[in-house]
Amino acid sequence: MAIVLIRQDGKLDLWKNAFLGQYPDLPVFHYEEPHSTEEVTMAIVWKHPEGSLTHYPNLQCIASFGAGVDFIFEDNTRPKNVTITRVIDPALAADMSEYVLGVILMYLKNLDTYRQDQANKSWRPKAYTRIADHTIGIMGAGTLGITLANSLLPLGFKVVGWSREAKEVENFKIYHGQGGKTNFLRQSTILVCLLPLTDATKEILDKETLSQLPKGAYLINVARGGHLAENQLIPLIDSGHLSGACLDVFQQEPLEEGHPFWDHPKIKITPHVASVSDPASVVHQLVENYYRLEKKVPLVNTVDPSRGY
Ligand code: NDP
Ligand code: OXD
Repeated sequence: MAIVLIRQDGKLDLWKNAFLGQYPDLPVFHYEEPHSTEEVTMAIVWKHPEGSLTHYPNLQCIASFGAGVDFIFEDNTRPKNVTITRVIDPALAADMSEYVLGVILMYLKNLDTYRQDQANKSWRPKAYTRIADHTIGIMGAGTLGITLANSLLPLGFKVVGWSREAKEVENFKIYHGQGGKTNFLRQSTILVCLLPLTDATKEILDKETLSQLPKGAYLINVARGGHLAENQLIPLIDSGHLSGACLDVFQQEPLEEGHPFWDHPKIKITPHVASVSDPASVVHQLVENYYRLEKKVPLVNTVDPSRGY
C-alpha cells in the first residue's frame, strides 16, 4: 500500500516533506517521481491533471487536499466506486472566518476606497455603515459557514444561513432549499457564498438570485468561481443594485489578464487565498484515512457522490 500526491502548483515537495516529517516511514510519493503505481491505494489530489488517476489500478481512496471536491467529480476519467474524502479542519474554517471578517469590515468602513484615494492624494470623506446595519447571509451553512456565523454573531452582526436540507441551530435562522431561498436572500445585505460547487449550485449567483438581494447589497464569493455567472455581475453593480463584490475565486484561475473584473473599481480580487490547507494541520487526518484503509475500517470525512459534496 502507498500514497501518491498529485498537484501542479509547485507544492509537491512541501507536502511530501510535511507527511514524512510527521510519519517518517510512510510510503508516500509524488506523482512525478518513480513509484510502483500498483502499490498505490490512496491518491491525494488538488486540481490533478485529467487522466492522472487512471494509472492506479488498486486505488481505494481519492482524497482532496482541500475542503472542495468539485475538481474530482469534474474528472470523468477518475475510477468510479472509489471513496472520495475531503478536508474538514478547524484551522481551515478559522482562516476562512478571518478572511471574510476582514473583507466585511473593509467594506463597512470604505477602507479599500481610501487606499485608492491615497494613491491619488484625494481627500474624500464617505458615509460608513455599522455592524448593526447589516445582515450577513451565509449561502452554504456547512462546516465553514457555521464557523463563520459563530465568529460574526458575538460581534453584533445579524446572520441568516441557507442550506440544502432543513437544519436548526440555536443562535441564527437557517433557511433551506428553493422554498427558503427568497426569504434568505431578501434579508442579506452582505451575501457570502460558501457553497460547494455541484450541478445544483453551478452559476447560482446569477442575475435572478442576486436581484433578490436588497438594493445596495455586497457580494463576497469565497467558494468557487463556477458559482458566479461572471458576465451578469458588472451590470448589477453598474446599475447600483449591488454596491460591489469581493471575489476570491474565478471561473478560470489565474484570472485572465484581460478580464473586466481586474479594472472594475467596485470589484475586489484576491487570488484564491481565503483559506488554504495547512500541511501541519491536515496531514494527520489524511494519514488517518490511509491507516483506516489498511485496517479496512470506514474512512473519515467522506463525500456523498450522489450529492457531489
Ligand atoms: P460543507 O459541505 O460542510 O457545507 C456546504 C453547505 O452548502 C452545506 O450547508 C450544504 O447544505 C450547502 N449546500 C450544498 N448544496 C446546496 C444546495 N443545492 N442548496 C442549498 N445549500 C446547499 O462545505 P464546507 O463548508 O467545508 O466548504 C464549502 C466550500 O468552500 C467548499 O466546497 C470549497 O469549494 C470552498 N472553499 C474555498 C476556499 C477558498 O480559499 N476560497 C477554502 C476552503 C473551501 P446541507 O447542510 O443541507 O448539506
Ligand atoms: C479548498 C480550497 O477547497 O482551498 O479547500 O479552495
